[in-house]
Amino acid sequence: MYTPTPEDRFTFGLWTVGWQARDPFGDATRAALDPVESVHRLAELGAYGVTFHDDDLLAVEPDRAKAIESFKKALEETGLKVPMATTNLFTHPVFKDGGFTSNDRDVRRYAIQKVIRNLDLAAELGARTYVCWGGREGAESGAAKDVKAALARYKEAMDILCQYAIDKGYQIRFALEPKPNEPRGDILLPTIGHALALINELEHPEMVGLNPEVGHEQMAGLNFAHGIAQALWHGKLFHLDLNGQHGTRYDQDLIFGHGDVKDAFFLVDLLENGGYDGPRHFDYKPLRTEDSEDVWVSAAANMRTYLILKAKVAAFRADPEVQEALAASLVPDLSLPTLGEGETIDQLLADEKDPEVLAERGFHFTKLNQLAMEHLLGVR
Ligand code: GLT
Ligand code: MN
Ligand code: MN
Repeated sequence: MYTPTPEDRFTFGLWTVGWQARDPFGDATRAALDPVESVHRLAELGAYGVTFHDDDLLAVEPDRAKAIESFKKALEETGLKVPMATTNLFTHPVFKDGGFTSNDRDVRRYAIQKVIRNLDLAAELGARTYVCWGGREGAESGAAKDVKAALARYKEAMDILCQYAIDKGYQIRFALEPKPNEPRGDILLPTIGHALALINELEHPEMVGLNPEVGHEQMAGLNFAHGIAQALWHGKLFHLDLNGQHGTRYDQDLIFGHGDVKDAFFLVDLLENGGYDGPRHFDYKPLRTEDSEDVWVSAAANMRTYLILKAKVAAFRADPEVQEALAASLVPDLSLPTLGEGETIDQLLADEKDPEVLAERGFHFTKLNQLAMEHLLGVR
C-alpha cells in the first residue's frame, strides 16, 4: 500500500543519496557513489526520476563525455526520467563570493558559462525545470556587498539565461530556490517572498518560478505550507524540495516527515489537493551515521513517509466529522467573494454590521486541529 511506483512521480537529486557526509567538522563517512548505481537503485525502489548538478555526474568518472554517456545508458536501462537539473555554483573556491553576484565580474561571466553548459545537457535529457540555488550569493558583512547592485546582477543573469533558452527553443523554465543563510552568513533571496518579488522585475517573468525547500523556509521560522500555498496562488510553484527540519537551526536536510511531521501532513494535503502537478522531489541528506546500504533505506523512507501522509490526508478529508468541523469553522466560506455579485461599494457600506454581535462567534478551530492530530496519530 505504501510502496512507491513511477506514477507517484518521486524524484531524487544525485547529490542526496550520493552525499558522502562531509561536514564542517568532519570528513566523509561514505565512499563516492557512482551515479549509474544511484539510477539503478532508485529505479528499483520505485522512483520516477533523478535530478543532478553538472558536477554530480563526475563523482567517479572525471571525463565529462564518458560520465554523460554512462548516465544516459543507465537512464535508458531503467526508464528513469530527468525532470530537473541544476548547476553547482558553490563548491569550487572560485565561487567563494558567489556566482551571478560575485563582486568579480570575471567570476560572474564564468558562472553563466557554467550554467549554460549544463542547460544544454538538461534540455537534451528532457528536463523541464532548471533550478538556481544561489547558496553563495550573499555576504557576511554589510560593507562587503552592494545588495542593490547584486540584485541587478541576479536579474541580469536570469535575463541572459531566459534569452538563451528562448534562442535555443528549449522547453525549459527556471526555478529559484530561496534559503536564508548557510553557507553564506546572509543569502540573497532568503525566502519565497523575496524570490517572488525579484521575478516581477525580470524580462521574462513567465519563465521563472520557484523551487522552495521545506527546511529552508523553516530555518527562517516560516510556515512552509503557507509559503507553498502563496507560490501556487501566484502560479509559481514550478518544482519543490521535500525534506525535514527541526526549527531554526542549521540546514538539516532530514528525511521528509522526520522533522516537523504536522507541517508535513498539511503540506501533503496542499500538494495533493491544491493543484500542484509537478514531481515530488526529495532534497535530503542520509544521516552521517549511516553506511552505504542505510542510504537506500533512507531514500525509501522519504517515499514511504509521503505515501503514508497521503493516505492519512485522504482519510482526514473523507471523514464526515472533519467535513462537519470544516463547515462549522467556516473554512469553505473563505472562498466566497466578500462583495456580492453586482453589489456596489455603497451597498456594502449600507449593510450595517454590529461588531459586538459578530465577535460572539467562536471558530471551533481546536476541534478541527484535534481531528487532524488524531488522523495523523492513527487513532481515527
Ligand atoms: C545543495 C543545496 C540544496 C539545493 C541543491 C540545488 S544543492 O545541496 O543544499 O538545497 O537544492 O543546487
Ligand atoms: Mn534544495
Ligand atoms: Mn537544505
